[in-house]
Amino acid sequence: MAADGPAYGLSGHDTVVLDDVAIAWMGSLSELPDGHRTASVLDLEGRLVTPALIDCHTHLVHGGNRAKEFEMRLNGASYEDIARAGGGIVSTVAATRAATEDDLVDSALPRLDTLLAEGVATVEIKSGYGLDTETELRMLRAARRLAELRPVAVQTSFLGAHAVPPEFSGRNDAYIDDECIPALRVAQAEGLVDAVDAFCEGIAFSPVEVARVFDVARELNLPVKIHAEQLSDLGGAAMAAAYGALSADHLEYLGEAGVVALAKAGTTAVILPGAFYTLRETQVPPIDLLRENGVPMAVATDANPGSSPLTSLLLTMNMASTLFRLTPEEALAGTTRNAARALGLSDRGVIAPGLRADLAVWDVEEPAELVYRMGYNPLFTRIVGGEL
Ligand code: DI6
Ligand code: FE
Repeated sequence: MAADGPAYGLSGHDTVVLDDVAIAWMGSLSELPDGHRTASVLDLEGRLVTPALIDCHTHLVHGGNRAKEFEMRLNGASYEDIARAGGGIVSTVAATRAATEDDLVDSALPRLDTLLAEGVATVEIKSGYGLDTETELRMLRAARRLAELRPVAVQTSFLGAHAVPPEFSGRNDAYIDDECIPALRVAQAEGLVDAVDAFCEGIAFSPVEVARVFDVARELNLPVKIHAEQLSDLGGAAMAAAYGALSADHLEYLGEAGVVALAKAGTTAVILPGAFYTLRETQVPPIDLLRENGVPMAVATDANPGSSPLTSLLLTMNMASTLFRLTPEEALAGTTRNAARALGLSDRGVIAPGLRADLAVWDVEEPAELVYRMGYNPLFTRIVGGEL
C-alpha cells in the first residue's frame, strides 16, 4: 500500500499489514517480516492512504427537514413568519416526535451513506430533537441501529439540553430537572450514551444550567462535550473544560480566557464551518489563538436540518481551510487524529500498529487535493475494521 511522505502525519511507508481488525505492521515491503509473508496482498498502485475519516459532530438522526423554511426565508419571510408557520428547531422536534424508530433510521441512512462514500468510518450522532425521554431514547436507538446496518462505528451523545421544548417554555430548570436529567439516566442505563453534550447559548441553556446536567454525567462516568460560544461568549467552553470536556464545539465567539482553559484541560476545539456558512456568520473562531496555545482542532459537519444541512466531510474540510484558514494538513488532522480525540477514541485516527484498521484510499497524488477541491470525491476504497 502506498502512503505519503512525512508531512500530514502519514507514515511514508509503502506497506501496511492488517491483522483482522487492527494494523499489525507497517514499513517497507523489502523488510516485511517472515510472519507476514503469507498475508494476502492488495496492490493499491501508489494511491494515497490516510486514516479513515471521522465526523465527530453530527445531528444525523432527526425527523423531517427544513427546506420550506429555507425557501420562505429567501422569499423574504421574517423570523416571526417562520415561527408562526411552525418553523425552526421546534418543527424538527415535532417531526422527530412523530417519527417511528424505523422512520428515523430510514431517513438517516441516505445522509450516513453520503458521509461513508467519502471515506468516513466513524460518526458521532447526537440526540436532542426529542426533548422528552421517549423520543430521546428513540433517537439514540436509531443511531445505534445505523451501526448494525452499515460498516461504520457510531458514537452517541445525549443532547437533551439542546433546546427547551414548547411544553416547558420559560421553565429551563424544570425541563432540566424533570425531563432532561431523568432521560439521561434512563438512556445511560440502557447503554445508549457514549457522551453527554449540551447547547450553551442565550437561546438555549446557561453555563449554570448546563453544569447541572454535567454533574449527572460525572456521576454516571460519562464524558462531556459542549456547543459553546457559537453566537455569543457565555464562558461555556471554560465551564466545560473545568469538567474535563472531550471537546468544545463551534467557538466563533471564544475569547482568550476560553482558549487558555481549553489548552489547560486538553479539550479539543471542534470547528463547524457548515453552521458558520449557513447562518452567514462573520465572526471567525480564534484559530490563531487556538493554534498558538496548542489546542487540538477537529473539523466536523454539524449535519443538522437547520443550521448545517451538510453531509460532505470533504467539503467541510475545504470550508475550514477557505473560511477559517486552517492549513490542508490541519484540516485533515481535524477529521482524523483530532476528531478521534474529540470523541475520546485512542484506537483510531492515525495509521499505526495496534490501532484499528480503518483506512481510506484515495485517487489523489497529494493530500492537499482532498481539501482543495469542492464537490469532487476521489475516494478509491474504504477499509473498515480490516474489511474492504
Ligand atoms: N447549534 C446549532 O446551530 C443548532 N443546534 C446547535 O446546537 C441548530 C439546530 C437546528 O436549528 O435544528
Ligand atoms: Fe451541533
